[in-house]
Amino acid sequence: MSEVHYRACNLCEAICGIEIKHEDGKVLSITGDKRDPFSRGHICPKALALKDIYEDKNRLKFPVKRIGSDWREISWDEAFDEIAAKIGEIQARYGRNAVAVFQGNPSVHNFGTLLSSGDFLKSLKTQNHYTATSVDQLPHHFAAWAMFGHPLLLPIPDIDRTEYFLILGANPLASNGSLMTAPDIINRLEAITKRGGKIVLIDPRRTETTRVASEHHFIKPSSDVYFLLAIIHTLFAENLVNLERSDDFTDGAEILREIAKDYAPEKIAALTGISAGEIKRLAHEFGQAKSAVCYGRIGVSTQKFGGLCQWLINSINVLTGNFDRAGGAMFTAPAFDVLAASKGGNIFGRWQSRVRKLPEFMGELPVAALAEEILTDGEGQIKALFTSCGNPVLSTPNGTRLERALEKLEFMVSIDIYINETTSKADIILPPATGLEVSHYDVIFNILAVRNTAKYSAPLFPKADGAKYDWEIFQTLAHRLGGKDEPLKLVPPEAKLDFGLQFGQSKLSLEELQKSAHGVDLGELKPCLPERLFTENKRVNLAPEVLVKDLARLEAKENHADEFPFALIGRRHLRDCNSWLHNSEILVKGKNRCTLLINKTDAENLNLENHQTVKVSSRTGAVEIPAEITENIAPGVVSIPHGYGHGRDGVRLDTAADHAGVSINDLTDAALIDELTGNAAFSNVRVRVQTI
Ligand SMILES: Nc1nc2c(c(=O)[nH]1)N[C@H]1C(S)=C(S)[C@@H](COP(=O)(O)OP(=O)(O)OC[C@H]3O[C@@H](n4cnc5c(=O)[nH]c(N)nc54)[C@H](O)[C@@H]3O)O[C@H]1N2
Ligand SMILES: Nc1nc2c(c(=O)[nH]1)N[C@H]1C(S)=C(S)[C@@H](COP(=O)(O)OP(=O)(O)OC[C@H]3O[C@@H](n4cnc5c(=O)[nH]c(N)nc54)[C@H](O)[C@@H]3O)O[C@H]1N2
Ligand code: SF4
Ligand SMILES: [Mo]
Repeated sequence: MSEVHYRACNLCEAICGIEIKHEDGKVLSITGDKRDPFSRGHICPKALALKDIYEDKNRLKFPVKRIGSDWREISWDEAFDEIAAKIGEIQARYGRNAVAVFQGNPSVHNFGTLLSSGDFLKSLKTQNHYTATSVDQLPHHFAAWAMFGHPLLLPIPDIDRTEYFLILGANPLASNGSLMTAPDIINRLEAITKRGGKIVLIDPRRTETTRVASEHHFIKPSSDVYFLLAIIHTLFAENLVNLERSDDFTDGAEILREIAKDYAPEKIAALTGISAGEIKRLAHEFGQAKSAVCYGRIGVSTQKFGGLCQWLINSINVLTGNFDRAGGAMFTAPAFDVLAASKGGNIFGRWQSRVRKLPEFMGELPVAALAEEILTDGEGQIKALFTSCGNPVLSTPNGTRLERALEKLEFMVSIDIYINETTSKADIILPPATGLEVSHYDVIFNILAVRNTAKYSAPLFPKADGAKYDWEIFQTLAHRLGGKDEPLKLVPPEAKLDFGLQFGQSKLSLEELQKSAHGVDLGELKPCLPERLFTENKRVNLAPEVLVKDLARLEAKENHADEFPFALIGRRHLRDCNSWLHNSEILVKGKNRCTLLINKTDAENLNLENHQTVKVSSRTGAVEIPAEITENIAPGVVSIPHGYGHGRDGVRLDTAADHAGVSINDLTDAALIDELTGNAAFSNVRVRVQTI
């Protein structure tokens, strides 16, 4: 007899409810859960990969140790003993900071990892902590901290009620939304235009999302900061500022007015490629809409001026009265509120990276500095590394250099389920149970959702005999590395969750959630300012000094050597998931997606045929990749998706190897960062395209 199991898909930020039919330990089907109040039955093709991950022959279930290029299965005890001994020895010899940690993207999609890895980090007492945040959304956290007092107090676009949605550098039809958990994004976006509203896209590529947008404008990569300043200029110059909602608790509007004076649309139009008339029209439409929200994602945070962009985006929402009100940028009231348990405070620049002196933020150093910290000899050099849930060889700038650096380490441990481009360099891999074998609660994405909801998913299948959950691995490591005398007492993440839920604003309990298989709807986002602010004076700061000062960098003129005439940007596809679902046949089949998008005119100038293999080179490296000629990318811009490049030695991903592609991060440059926040600047890497 087949049975039905309901859970949340944890593969991306959309947290869709899924319905799984299963029988005798086998998945029969995965479909959308129509009774999930948030996702309403929507799923994307990636949900089917949950079955593939569960069944994948390449997935590790027990610890393995590398012997040369071979791997031997070892017991958990042997693995933990060796790790404790080696890490202890390295820290005794070279100091605490000789051991580094990198935590990648799925960390925030796994609640066992989220709620247990903190103690593991504490046990190491290292300042060398790196995460995917600094190749992603660090500028969002930085702006939130500087303006609202807490790095996690991120404003969420209230897309279900807005009348005007201005999107910069995001492609939600491919990504399913980010820092905006909004399952069924396509219908939510279509609803905006159906109710007479407007969606405006600003992107160097005419993306999939253009299909549901009212208009699209090409922008020159990394010039968004000028566009945003010109919008603010127009808002002030043409009396479109309306601080009614937040005047009582907002400082700094006058400083912004002064700053924006220098950025008249006429002055900056050529820098951005958007005409002064269009910028003014957009500012007017935005300022006059019944409600409006400006939102910028990866395209504007992984660039040279990421911090400035996120600050100015928040400011536009505040200045037009679209802050903390329906249809604008709002804050969630999560049932499990990690913000309540923490403080903003001084979390910037308490220490610096050793080589480039990049400042820490939120206890992390920018991952763009990781390779040099391993490769540069001297006191404080990194000698050992833990990676968890990450594949930095493919996901961080100049992956080739990092790959070389990993080979220099004295010891490396990866907590991961695959032998991939990064973990293949480890000495020991500790694989946790995952996917359908684990329980789940979205600790992070409920903070970022366009509606307040809560859902607990029980495991569907038991883990393999003798396998371990991620929280068991982290708690054991913390115990062993922390050198505690008392016996190890493993505590499932459910205990913390239940505690947090009961003390949260909704006063829920785990037991109640367990009774609601489809999830609990806690309603639309509600105004909550100034109470929710974390600034000491409970006021929004529209002109934080640290951001205002960073404007000085705008003065510098860019000199693009003719040698590298193209601006490289990235992209995502619906059936990719960063670097790791390419081992699922169902997701990789079909035509090769790892191509170089190039504008038709540029292709003609280079005498290129469609699908012809070209050589793309940058200051740091070169790749060979088929060209895909299109009019949907701005002239002078080319695009490669990230997460590919599986053809490297030592990788054990059978399906992925057949669809290897190349890594865009063999071209990107660890020297290119947002100098304020330390976030990698992936957008606008200068490259040359040649026929071969
Ligand atoms: N050029 C360029 N580079 C980019 C980006 C870009 O747009 N352009 N995007 C950046 C962004 S936004 C991100 S978030 C990063 C993502 O890059 P990373 O943070 O490095 O993460 P992934 O590539 O998703 O790799 C996920 C790893 O987690 C493992 N994994 C999956 N499930 C589990 C689990 O349950 N437990 C454990 N322990 N491991 C698991 C997978 O096997 C895989 O090794 O890439 C960044 N890199
Ligand atoms: N299918 C799928 N979904 C995913 C992921 C995935 O790999 N695959 N990854 C997940 C992760 S980790 C994240 S962080 C999110 C990211 O979610 P999104 O931010 O929506 O990600 P992208 O699709 O990369 O969209 C970024 C857009 O920025 C544009 N862009 C590049 N440079 C510039 C610029 O200088 N200015 C402007 N205005 N635009 C620019 C690009 O053309 C692209 O369309 O997606 C998540 N969802
Ligand atoms: S949109 Fe995201 S959460 Fe929803 S099914 Fe696809 S991968 Fe899973
Ligand atoms: Mo990300």
